[in-house]
Amino acid sequence: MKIKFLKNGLENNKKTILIGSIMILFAVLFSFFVLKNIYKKDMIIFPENATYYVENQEIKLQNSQIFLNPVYKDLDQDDDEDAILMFTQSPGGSGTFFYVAAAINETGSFRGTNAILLGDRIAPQNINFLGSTVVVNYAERKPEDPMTTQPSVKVSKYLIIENGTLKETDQPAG
Ligand SMILES: [Ca+2]
Ligand SMILES: [Ca+2]
Repeated sequence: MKIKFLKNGLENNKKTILIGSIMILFAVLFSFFVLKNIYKKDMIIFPENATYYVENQEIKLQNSQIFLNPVYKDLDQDDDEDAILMFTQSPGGSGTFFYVAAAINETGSFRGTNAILLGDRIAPQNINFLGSTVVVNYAERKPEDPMTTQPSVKVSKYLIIENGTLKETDQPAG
């Protein structure tokens, strides 16, 4: 009886230790995955929350500033998808300035570039691509037109990424 009791006791202890170890293992794995995801969320920067540069000033975009959601395309020919987006800035007064900026994909996280000014209260149409050249189509006013006139002059701006900077170009690189 005594021996059997002891044996049972030992076996119960073993069971407890085994269950305990499994629980600890699960707890460790669980925290590992939770922490990993939190870490990941902190590390990944999406085009919407990247830092952009307007005339060398760092800016973070408010949702209300994003006029055209990021369009994804490999802009620097390294086989990952970068992004291009359009946003507005209304620094006091009545002006609404439209800008285009790119976000460079750096192993899944995005680094914002400088922004290129399109103009005040223009009429954006769309963003297309010619190879890795970005084509921004919009309409603006004639220089002599007052701001009350509807933009009627069609413009295409060609933009490329060169050494991590967004630049205007005349000739589409194709
Ligand atoms: Ca790329
Ligand atoms: Ca890249």
